[in-house]
Amino acid sequence: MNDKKSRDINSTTTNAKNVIKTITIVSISIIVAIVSFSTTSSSISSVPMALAQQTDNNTTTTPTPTITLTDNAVQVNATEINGYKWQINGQFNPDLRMLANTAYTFTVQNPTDSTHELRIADSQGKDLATSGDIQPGGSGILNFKTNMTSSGGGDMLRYYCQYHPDLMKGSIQIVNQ
Ligand SMILES: [Cu+2]
Repeated sequence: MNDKKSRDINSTTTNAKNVIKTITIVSISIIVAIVSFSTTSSSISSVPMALAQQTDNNTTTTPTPTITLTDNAVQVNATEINGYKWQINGQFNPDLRMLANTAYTFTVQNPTDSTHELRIADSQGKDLATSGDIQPGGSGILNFKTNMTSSGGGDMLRYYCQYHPDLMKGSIQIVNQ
């Protein structure tokens, strides 16, 4: 009788030990699961960031060129390479810096099969100068004299094509000599 009771106590103790052991193992498993999940989710969230950075890099590899027109004579071509673009002194749709108080002559060649017209407008959209229609295979002249003062950063002029204003265009900043 005593022997059985003692065995019962022993077996109860063993059962209790097993329960504690099981709880410990389950707890450790949960902790391991949480840690590995958070590690996985942080490495997942870093993937889109890397992709976004790469996309940024891709867009910044083809920035709009900026050229300063130091010569009064400017050579302009209408081009058709993946859509119509102005080519000015060798650059496609460049942003221009023009010297204040300077008279420029833009000579425009049109080797494409469409009519183009080079225009310069102020920041309110008011046209300041135009080449007139330039037929396929033809050429034209746009004369434009800049103001005395620089336009600074905010008040930009722009150039564009009357027929393709969304494709053939760029900004113009007037700078002091
Ligand atoms: Cu055009």
